[in-house]
Amino acid sequence: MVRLGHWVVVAAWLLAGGLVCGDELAERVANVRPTPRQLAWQELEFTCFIHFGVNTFRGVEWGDGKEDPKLFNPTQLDTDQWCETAKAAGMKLMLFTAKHHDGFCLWPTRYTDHSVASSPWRDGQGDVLAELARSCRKYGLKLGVYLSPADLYQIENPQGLYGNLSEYTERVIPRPVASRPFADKRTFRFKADDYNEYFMNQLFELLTEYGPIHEVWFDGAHPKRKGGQQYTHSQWYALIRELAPEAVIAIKGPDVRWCGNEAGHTRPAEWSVIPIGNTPDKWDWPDMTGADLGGMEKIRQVMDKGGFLHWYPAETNTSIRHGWFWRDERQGVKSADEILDIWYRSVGGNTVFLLNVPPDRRGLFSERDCRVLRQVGRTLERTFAVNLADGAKPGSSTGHNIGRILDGDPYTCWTAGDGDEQAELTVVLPQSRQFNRVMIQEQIRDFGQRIARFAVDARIDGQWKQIAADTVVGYKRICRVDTVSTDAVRLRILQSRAAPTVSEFGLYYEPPIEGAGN
Ligand code: FUL
Repeated sequence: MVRLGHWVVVAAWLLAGGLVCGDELAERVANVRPTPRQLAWQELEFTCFIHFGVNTFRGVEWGDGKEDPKLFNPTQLDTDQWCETAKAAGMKLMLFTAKHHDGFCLWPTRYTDHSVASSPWRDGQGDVLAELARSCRKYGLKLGVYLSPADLYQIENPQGLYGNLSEYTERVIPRPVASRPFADKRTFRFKADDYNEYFMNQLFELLTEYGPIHEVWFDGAHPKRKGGQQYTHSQWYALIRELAPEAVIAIKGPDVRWCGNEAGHTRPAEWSVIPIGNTPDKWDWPDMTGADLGGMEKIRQVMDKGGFLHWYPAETNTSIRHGWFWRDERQGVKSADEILDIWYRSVGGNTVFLLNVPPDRRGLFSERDCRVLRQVGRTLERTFAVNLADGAKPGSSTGHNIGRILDGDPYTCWTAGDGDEQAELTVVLPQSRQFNRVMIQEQIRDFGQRIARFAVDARIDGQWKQIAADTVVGYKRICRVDTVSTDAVRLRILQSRAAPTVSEFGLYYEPPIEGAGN
């Protein structure tokens, strides 16, 4: 009887889907794919964070909400200079702190006077976000906004809305302001309290009055809390989906995951399919800082407890300066070498690199930061201008369409034969060539992330010699190798979650950084 009871339990568990055999689960994981907005964001690769506000003028990292708006007075603010420099560095999007934790708004919002409208800058007529949006259009960059949920001004001032214990009642977003009607006539009804209404009114302004927004960044930090204030996240997300359908919601949100540190560290294996504890609509997107977030063991543990598989790619964020805000010219600035090191680990390690460059009190990127960014951009440009594998003859031990790994199109790919989870791809060059970077991409759009482990060999004196070995590939993996001269390279895919794909393969030579050491 005891034995029978045991089998009844096992059978019930099987019926409930409890037993998914290893391969079957891996196959399911391998078939999770990015949404179009996540893919478009991933393809940006290198983006620019801009921390600017009253903190810049106080030389602090966090304000206290009691700042006099008159503090904000940049003397030469020039968003063209920001964009021109970011573009030269190879960045594709500008993510701006429209409101940091202190609550001061860098656009003339209708919903508080605690903004640039009360500052002497441009006689109170200025709008930093509008200027930045114009410059982004001019330089062909995308725009994103950081709107801090933490808001010290709304906590500290006597009329503040944060944690004021107001009732949750039906509110119309945006709340009409007779003197400043919206051109966008859409309205939304939500059951919200005063602070959530305020926050959504501001989201409405940011997402309808500055052109398309491609990233909305919700930070998780809180210098202070009050009144048990809760956030109606699902309403915020619904509003963003409606008003900015192309925007990824990052960090405290469903589309982009924080890498888990502010120093630019990356995991050796940065998986984009992550098991979360519940379905996305019921999940609250906590910070994920563990060493292994997406390995099969981890996935199995979370799935066994009723988890859900989610495409949740990482963003690596750090600052070019010591601190997020500009403080003074003694403040440490990372070298081009250091930035490139993070670039290779982040962009070349299946994440997006969000590098903060804080404008100074003039409202300009400082000369030191600009110099580093130009060196970075110039080095990347020179390195990736020519794929040294162009014109090579590719071959594979299995699968179809090997020519597609060299066609420059990231959406076409080689695919391994059914059931093959290992493969050897060879690239025979027309003549011996010298390189020190090897780039591999999977076709994640249609096939997801599959490769778990690979090695790269170069043919030296007729013998294969291993020059690199690493874990995952995903959107992009770049291996830095010692300079090698060879006429043939081999990629050995050693382990995959399902039949792998490779969409692009590249060999590049990175020259020394120009002007380094001066
Ligand atoms: C943190 C914030 O507290 C910092 O001030 C900064 O904005 C950083 C990007 O996120 O959590």
